[in-house]
Amino acid sequence: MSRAVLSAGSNIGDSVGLLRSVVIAAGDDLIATSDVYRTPPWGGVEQDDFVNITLVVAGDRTPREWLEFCRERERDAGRVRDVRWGPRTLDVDVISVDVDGEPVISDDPELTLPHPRAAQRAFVLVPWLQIDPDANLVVEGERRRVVDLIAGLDVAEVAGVRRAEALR
Ligand code: PH2
Ligand code: MG
Ligand code: MG
Repeated sequence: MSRAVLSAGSNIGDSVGLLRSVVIAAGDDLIATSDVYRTPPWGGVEQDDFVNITLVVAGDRTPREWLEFCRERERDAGRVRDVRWGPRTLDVDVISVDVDGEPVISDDPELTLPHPRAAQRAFVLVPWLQIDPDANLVVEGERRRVVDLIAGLDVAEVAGVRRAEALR
């Protein structure tokens, strides 16, 4: 049994519908999903704002199988490989995975765990905190509270992540 935190984002097409498709595909594995947040683009590429959600899922899957779940969702959304950090119909990333309650640490380039940039991304952390006030993330080998990571981010960046609507 494993528990995974996934982050989904979109800024092309029916973005909210695409986020909803991820939640629906999670089916019985879904533990919680955040509201939809409207977020300024992170990473320096000029593009439209994104919508983002963070999900917590649990099931009988390995970390690789969670990655495969994410890739299937991207394929279903017609995702093409594109500009790094550029516009996309749907991006679904594995942020962290716990197996038997312990965080998986991996430097596999295909699936680095925890996600190496999650701690810097308000668009991942703020929706995550909404659904799990006790959320933790291992950063540089240390278990950190997500609430503290958010407190350490740029105030304007955190304020830019705005709750837009509930997913239903
Ligand atoms: N995804 C990216 C690059 N930048 N910015 C926001 N706000 N939301 C995203 O999901 C996002 C991004 C590439 O993975
Ligand atoms: Mg991404
Ligand atoms: Mg991705």
